[in-house]
Amino acid sequence: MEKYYQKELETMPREELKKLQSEKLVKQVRHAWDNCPDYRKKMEEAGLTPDDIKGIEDLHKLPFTSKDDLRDNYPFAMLAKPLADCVRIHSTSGTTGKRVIAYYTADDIRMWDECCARSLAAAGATREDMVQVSYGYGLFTGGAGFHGGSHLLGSTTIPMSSGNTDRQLQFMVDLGTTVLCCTPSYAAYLGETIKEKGIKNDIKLKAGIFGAEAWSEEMRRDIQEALGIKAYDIYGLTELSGPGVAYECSAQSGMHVNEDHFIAEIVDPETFEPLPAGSKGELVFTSLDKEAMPIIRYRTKDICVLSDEKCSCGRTFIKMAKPMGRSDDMLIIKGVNVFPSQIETVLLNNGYQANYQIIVDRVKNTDTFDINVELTPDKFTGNLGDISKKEKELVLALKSMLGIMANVHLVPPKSIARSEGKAVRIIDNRKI
Ligand code: DLL
Repeated sequence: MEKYYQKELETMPREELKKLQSEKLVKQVRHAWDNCPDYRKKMEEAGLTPDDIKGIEDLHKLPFTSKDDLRDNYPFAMLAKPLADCVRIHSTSGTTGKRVIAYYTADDIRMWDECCARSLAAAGATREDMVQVSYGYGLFTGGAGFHGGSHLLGSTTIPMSSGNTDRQLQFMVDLGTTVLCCTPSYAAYLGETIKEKGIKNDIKLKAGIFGAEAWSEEMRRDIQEALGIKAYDIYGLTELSGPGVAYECSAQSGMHVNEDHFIAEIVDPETFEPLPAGSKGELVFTSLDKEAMPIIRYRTKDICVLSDEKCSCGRTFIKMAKPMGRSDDMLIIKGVNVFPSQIETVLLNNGYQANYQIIVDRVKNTDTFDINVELTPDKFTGNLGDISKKEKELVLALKSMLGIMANVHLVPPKSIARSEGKAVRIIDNRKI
């Protein structure tokens, strides 16, 4: 039977939900205008005041917010509450330049924890479960989000954080962990190690909640098999709170957006025009309840599709598909758009695992495109002719998916460094 954490909200009739969103949007926009100079300036430039926003039908009038806006206002200018009212911060993993800092009041933390509790409940977790949180703890939101959600649900929380695989497995076996939360690449690695150690029968896991990076349906299949579980996806970003902006249910066919807290839109990445459900485009979110850092029409750069089809789980929240890549991690190689998730699909469909690295460079004004792919122990025969044949097969399979040729190098098992957090899939050495 389907489990919910807040059934009334999660299964609310859509008409009521839209009314609730409208009321909350009006207040959230007023809050941003009153307290964040940047939002006020952008609205004034667009000729708007909060009186122009009467409900969700006016959402499209509002200007977008980008990561650069948040960086430019580092460290305090996006704060809409006195610092004394904030109880915590988190921050995005460092790219170049300034980090984005997210601020939380106690109520913001409560809302976020509830979102994570909804995800855990949808994966079947109850107070009887032992939840091993193997996302990183610290500035990254993964550890803290699941930790809070598991507490609210009343499950027993093991705050493992990432890394130290031997210790992870020892706790998993000795305590009988039933729910695992970590990145999908780490889940796959744990699965590999369990197989190597021959301890699958000692593992009591029944479900796993994996997110924070792209993973394919084929990878889900492999993880489910290796760990003997049902694997659920979860989506989120620091700017909006962390994990739990959207979460998967028993149908495992997309993630329900927590629409009582966030409005999702899909826009054309070039014209920024809103697109109807079913269209592929950039995912944009507006927060409805955030106190410390309201977020208006935030461009995530995640390329995605929304679906308003009825779900068998009874939830009425719309669903987002697995993100198909980011408009900014999309590689353009020899003029062709390449998503790492496409490469992953080819590898998994051809019996390889998702242990690969894409290396892009530019030599004499021409892009080079190399993919190192780890052999699985059963494919690693050590016979050079055999390896070269397998490389050629992969080149052809990739060509038919991507439309361009890659130089494929099969490398020995375990030769690509494993990640305890998000896997490093792309090395782009081009200086463009
Ligand atoms: O990754 C929050 C999170 C933690 C989500 C744990 C799920 C589980 P950031 O570090 O700010 O936050 O990165 C946000 O990660 O814009 C997506 O590009 C990507 N991402 C997050 N979840 C998924 C997912 C956390 N399920 C960025 N599938 C987002 C694909 C995801 N990409």
